[in-house]
Amino acid sequence: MINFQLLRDDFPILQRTNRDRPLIYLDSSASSQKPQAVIDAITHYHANEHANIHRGVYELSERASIRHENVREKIKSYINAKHSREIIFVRGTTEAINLVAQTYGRSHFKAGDEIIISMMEHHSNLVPWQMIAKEAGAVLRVIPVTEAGELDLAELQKLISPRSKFIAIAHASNVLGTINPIKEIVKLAHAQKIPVLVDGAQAFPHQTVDVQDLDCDFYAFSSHKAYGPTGIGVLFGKTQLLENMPPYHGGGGMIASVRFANTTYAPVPQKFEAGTPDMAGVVGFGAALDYLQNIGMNNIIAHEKKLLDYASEKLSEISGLRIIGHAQHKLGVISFVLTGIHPHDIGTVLDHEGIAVRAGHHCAMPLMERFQVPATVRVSFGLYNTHEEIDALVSAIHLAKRLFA
Ligand code: 7TS
Repeated sequence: MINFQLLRDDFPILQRTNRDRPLIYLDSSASSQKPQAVIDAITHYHANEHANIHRGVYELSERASIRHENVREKIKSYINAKHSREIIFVRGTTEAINLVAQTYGRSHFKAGDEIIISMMEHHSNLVPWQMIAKEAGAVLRVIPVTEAGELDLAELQKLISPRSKFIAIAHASNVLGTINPIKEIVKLAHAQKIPVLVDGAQAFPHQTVDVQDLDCDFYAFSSHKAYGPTGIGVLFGKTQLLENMPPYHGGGGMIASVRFANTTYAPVPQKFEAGTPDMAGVVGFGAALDYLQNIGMNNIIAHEKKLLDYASEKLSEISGLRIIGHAQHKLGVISFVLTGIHPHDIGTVLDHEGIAVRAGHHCAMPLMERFQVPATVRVSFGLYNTHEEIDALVSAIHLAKRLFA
């Protein structure tokens, strides 16, 4: 049995205050807090181990290179990729998706082609496709979302046609918490030879991810939402697709040979990793994955499910409060609106009670339009949250109601 209450001590920031109240951090979907083990790994790296990788002939650089590649190997195992060359280090989910849009997209999409996304996409999995579609004369098609906050798969089946060239879809919604049936979508897509990119920014920190089981062609995620540092993330891609894609950024590290007449490129993953990478970030991300593996994802899933169920029940008891998103399969993410009070005002009252939540459109403006709300309040859980914090949230919402009555 994991004592999640004790794990809180691993996170130094949870000891601090917000507006002179004990911090109640309910915004892990935006970015998670970091355990001491991650902070220590980064500090140790800078103090003892730093040198640029893949270049130096000296011991320090050799060791740094090995450590870097060991983390790649660790991530490969963590998501069950076939080969470590399928793991490309990027700055985060946003960069991973832009990479695929600007390389695969630019070299494949033509006028009249259709790219399928969904109505629940974060702008990071929407705008890059819109940009490349505009350039190519291709069109975005959008899978609708039901009132419950689930994807309408019957509509997806209608959308798929010989014009469909790509599907880009969130594994889980950052607003509704909905966990999408990726395996099913990939099966539908592959039956028509359509590649699928999965935006795993939200699912990766809170679910088991097995890219071979999902059979997706690309999977993107960020370290900072998974208890690791900012500035580092991963694009997984199937080898054959990656090998056939043109490079993204040009520069050092991504070449085989350079002449003014002609440059040839390094094999994957180096072809997509131009310039000095975020080595400290990679070390920190590796430490975060060790931390998660020590706790066990199944334990984390069970803990966060209890938090979700408890909070959903307690919040639904508040009169005038409407939860948006009642999907059958949900992460620990709850969006809501309260009759008569703007989400930003609720956020401000909660802030003064020490409670950090997100209020706004959550970079999903089309989804706000779908549910006809200008914004929502969003609470999202991490492995460090407790039932007592949910009780405090409920009390603070009652306070907001009294203040704005
Ligand atoms: N995709 C989804 C589903 C996300 O939730 C986010 C960030 C991204 C992509 C982009 O990730 P990044 O690491 O490249 O920034 N989501 C949020 C959020 O919900 N609140 O702040 C950031």
